[in-house]
Order: sequence, then structure tokens, then C-alpha cells
Amino acid sequence: MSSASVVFPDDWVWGAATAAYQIEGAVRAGGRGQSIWDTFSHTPGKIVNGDTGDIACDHFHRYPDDIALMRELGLGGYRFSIAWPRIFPTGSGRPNTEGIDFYRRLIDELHTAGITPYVTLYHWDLPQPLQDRGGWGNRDTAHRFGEYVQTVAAALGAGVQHWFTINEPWVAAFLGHWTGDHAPGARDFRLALLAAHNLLLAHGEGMAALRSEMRPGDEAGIVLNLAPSEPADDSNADLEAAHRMDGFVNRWFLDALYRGVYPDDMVRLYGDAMPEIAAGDMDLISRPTDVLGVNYYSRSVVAYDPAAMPLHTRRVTPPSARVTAMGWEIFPSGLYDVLQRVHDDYAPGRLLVTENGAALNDVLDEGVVDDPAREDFLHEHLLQVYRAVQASVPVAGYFAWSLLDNFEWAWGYSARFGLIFVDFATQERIVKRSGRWYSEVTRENVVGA
Ligand code: IFM
Repeated sequence: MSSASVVFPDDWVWGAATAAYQIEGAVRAGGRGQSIWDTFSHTPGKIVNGDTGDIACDHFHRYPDDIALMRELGLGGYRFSIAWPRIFPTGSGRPNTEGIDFYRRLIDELHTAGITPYVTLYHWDLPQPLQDRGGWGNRDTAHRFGEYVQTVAAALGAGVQHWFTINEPWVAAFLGHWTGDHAPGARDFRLALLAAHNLLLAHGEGMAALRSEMRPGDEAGIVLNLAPSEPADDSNADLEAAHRMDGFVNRWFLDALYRGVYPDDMVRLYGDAMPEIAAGDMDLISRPTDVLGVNYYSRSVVAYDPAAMPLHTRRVTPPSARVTAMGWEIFPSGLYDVLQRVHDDYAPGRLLVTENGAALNDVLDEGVVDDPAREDFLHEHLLQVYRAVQASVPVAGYFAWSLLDNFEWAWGYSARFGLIFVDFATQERIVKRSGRWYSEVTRENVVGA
């Protein structure tokens, strides 16, 4: 170890993350029902190259090999999601034992490999029959989520100590129901706000269900995508626009979860697009949690745009910005800012970086994927996480996104985030240079400064 290295705490969790629809494939195997992402990805024009998650990384069949690769990377934790339609193919009713057995085998195999499971209960694959009854626009979906979580926690709880209810409710609500880029593809701001509220209610119902099954020492919480919001210039108009963007992406969820209220300025801005909030809703949403998962990719640089309804904001990319293959600005210090801010303003307790990574144009050349830019990305972000640790922010682990190249939603297979390259024609896996670098980090618990 060089003297210029930083050493992470002894009990630090080094992990990698995935999500069911992005890697499992086998969409008709094991009694799985259809999800909104099956419907959406099979709708012409929605996904780059017409890709679907039908096969993805075929992880449903290849999970033992993938766990062997996790061991090679020296992972202590693996964050994955459970596909609701594998457990309840029609969204409710009788659970599908084949689906439960799949996750039981996966969890057992992880324990055998010495890897701790971190389970997300909803990473966007809503059962299609629930969508047919209104999806996240229907509050009943939150109750169905509570039943699903109760079933999963009772069936799998003996092997799981770390639970997350919902992954990135902002994305599920607004990309799914406002911009139409994600399933179910709606374009209605009022519906998106209602979906966001019902997703938060589902989180509350999920927490209640988990609490009834959890044992001492287990932990549960939610995962949010958070991004610092900065003005494009120092005009008042841009400063206010940045504050609105912060309200839209960050404060809307953080205030609701940790203060039990929606932020006043945003409620006023949304006006009659606001969903009805029933008595008791905010208490349910703000039930205490044990851990907050933070997904961080970039910051928002924001300009005032009077034409952009309803927020009057526009995201801009600074001319000097370094960007990933998806055009996202690489801004490592934003990760420190987000961790520090969440801790200072909301004190959610234990924090985990549950996703962080970059899509890059990886090339397989004579059996090797040389991706120094991803290594740099991870390296620079880890130094910012370390800054947060040094500043006494209670962050306890880091999960790289993603373990494997996978189905990147509307981008299909055109955007690669993996530490491990996947040749989708043959399903061959090749550990990238960044994956080899990460395995040194996980083993030594040290990052060069
Ligand atoms: O691939 C997604 C993941 O499913 C949720 N967080 C962001 C990632 C990259 O877009």
C-alpha cells in the first residue's frame, strides 16, 4: 500500500448491484407473469434497436456462474432485485412457489460464497395485470405491494438481513408517467405525481410488512436517485430554477420520507396537479427506516426555461464537462455533496451508496476489455465517498453499478455499465480491466489517493 492510499473502515461493504429485469431473462420460465417492462420493451419504437429483456444476461439460469464471478471480484455484498411477477404472476392472489424457490436458491448460493444479499423489492417490473387496473395511478397497487413484501419477507427472511423497498421512485414515477421514456410509457404530469405518491405509500406499506417479519439486527429502507442541483449561471432565474429542480428530484422524496411533508414551494408550484393526500398518508410514508440507499451518477446543472412546463427548468451540460457514453456529466464531488447534505438535512441514519457507475463504449479486443475510463470513474468517486467517511457521514458501503453489462432500459444493450463484459450473442462473461481493479480494492480495502 502506498502512503498516499486511503483505507476504508474494517466493516466496509464492497458490493455490486443489478436488477431483475435487466439481467434475469427467462421471462416465461418458472411460472413468471408478464411485467410492464415486457409489454413496453415489446412495443415498437420504445427501446434502442428494439431490444427486450427476454434473454438479457440469462442470469436466471447462470446465477451459479455469476456468483463465482462475484467471488472473483471479492464482493462482500450483492444487491439484486426480486421480480414481483415471479412471485405473484398476476400481481396478487397465490404466490408462485417456483419463483420463491429461485430466489431461495440464489440467496443460499450467495451465503455459500460468503456474499451478503441486499434485496430490493421493486426495481420497476410491475406485474402487467396490476397495470391493467391502473398501475401506480391506483392506490390499491400500494396495498398489493404490501402483500407481496409480506410474502417475500416471510419466505426469504431467514436468509436476508438487508432490505430495500423501492428503487428510485422518482424514475419510476416521472420517466414512466411523464416523459414516457420508461414503462408504462404515459405522458401525463398529474398522473406522474399521483404515481410518485402511490410509490411512496407502497414504500410505507412495504416497511410495515418488513417490520412484522424482520429480526433484531436486520435493516430496511428505500433507495433514492439523488443529484445536487446547481445553477447554470449566477442569475436569480437560474438559482431559482436549480432550487426547483432540487425540489422535483431530491426534496420531494426526502422531505416526505424524513419529515412527513411535501415541500411547500413545490406543492404551490404543482397547484391543482397535486394528488389527493389522505389522512395518515404522510405518517405511513415517513415511518422510520434503518438505512437509505443513495444512487449517484451525476449532478444537474439547471437553467431557467420559461417554455419548459411545469418546472420552467432545463438541464444543461457545461461545455467543459467530461461525459459518459450516455452524455451524463462525470462529476465525482457531487457524490460527497449528496452524502453530506442528506446526512446534515435529513439524518436518515446509515447510508449505503447502492449504485454508482458509468456507461462507456467498451470494446472486446482479443479477449480483453480495457476500460481505463471506468477505472478512473470508480476511483474518483470512491475518493469522494472516503471524504464523506472522514467527515463522519455514516456511510457504510459502496455498490458499483453494475456487476454485468445488462439491459439498460430505453437504451437496451447499447449502454454498458458492467464491471464484467457480457457478449450477448454467446453469453460469455469477461471481467473488464475495471473489474480487476475493483477486485484489488475489495480485497485490500484500500484506494490509491
Ligand atoms: O440501470 C439503471 C438502474 O436500473 C437504476 N439506476 C440507474 C441505472 C443506470 O441508468
